[in-house]
Amino acid sequence: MIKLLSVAIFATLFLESHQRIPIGPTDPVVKLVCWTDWFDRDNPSGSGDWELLKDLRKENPGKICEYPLHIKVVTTDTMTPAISTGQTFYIFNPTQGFVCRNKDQRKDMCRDYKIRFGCPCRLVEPCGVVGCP
Ligand SMILES: [Ca+2]
Repeated sequence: MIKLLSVAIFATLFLESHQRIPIGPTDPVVKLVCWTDWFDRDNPSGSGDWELLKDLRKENPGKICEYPLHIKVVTTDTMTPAISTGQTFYIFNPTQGFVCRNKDQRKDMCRDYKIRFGCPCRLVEPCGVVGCP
């Protein structure tokens, strides 16, 4: 009986300790994403809506991290996700940014989009919130 009880206790402890172990990519710390402001530098009235990362970087120095991991694109008027508009996109990734060309659309021109980037979170304060050592 005592043996059975100790096995049960051991199993409980083992399972509990296992649940607390961070396992690589699923560790919540690794997953933290900080989003930039929304950027809308162009309108689709010319050849399309050009929201390229290199241009946005130039126009917003220090606002976008060096290696964005994610990109979010929505229409400026209704905040509709780009993928739900049915439009065709020329560039749509976190390393280049976003471009919708009018000539790629079946009908009408591109809608006006705004974009933002997901970056790894980091402390902006030089010594963090706890102060300098
Ligand atoms: Ca735009």
